Amino acid sequence: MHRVQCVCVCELEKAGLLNKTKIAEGGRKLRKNWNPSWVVLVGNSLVFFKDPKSQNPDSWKPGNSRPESSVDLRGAQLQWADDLSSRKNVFKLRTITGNEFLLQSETESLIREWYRTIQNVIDRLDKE
Ligand code: I3P
Repeated sequence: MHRVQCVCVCELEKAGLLNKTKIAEGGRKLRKNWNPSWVVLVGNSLVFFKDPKSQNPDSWKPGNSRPESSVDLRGAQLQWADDLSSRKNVFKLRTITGNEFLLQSETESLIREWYRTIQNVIDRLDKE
């Protein structure tokens, strides 16, 4: 008897609460405005949802609420950016269109995991 093995090719996905501020739009510097943001990594995009405190838990889910904004990770760049903030555990995400975001967490392991996961997606897209 033959066994059939199923291989599931899943999209890399991750979601969680991070502090976020946009610091540049199309290369033009913006004033910082830190806010908690529900961040979802799905496919080639990083999607941001508004402060979950003002919403009920169900409205966090991508299907149920409209994202505040989303970022195409193709050609994006990540770098640690503790020099760009008085906060610790901060990295900068720069999109190919010159939008720049800082993402931060009080938990070092958590921000490291986000950095690694996003970098993996960027690397994968670079090879395509
Ligand atoms: C900014 C605010 C930010 C701070 C930023 C300040 O002041 O305090 O939190 O960034 O520092 O300019 P304001 O509210 O008056 O805009 P960090 O929290 O990341 O340090 P910066 O100018 O050094 O970026």
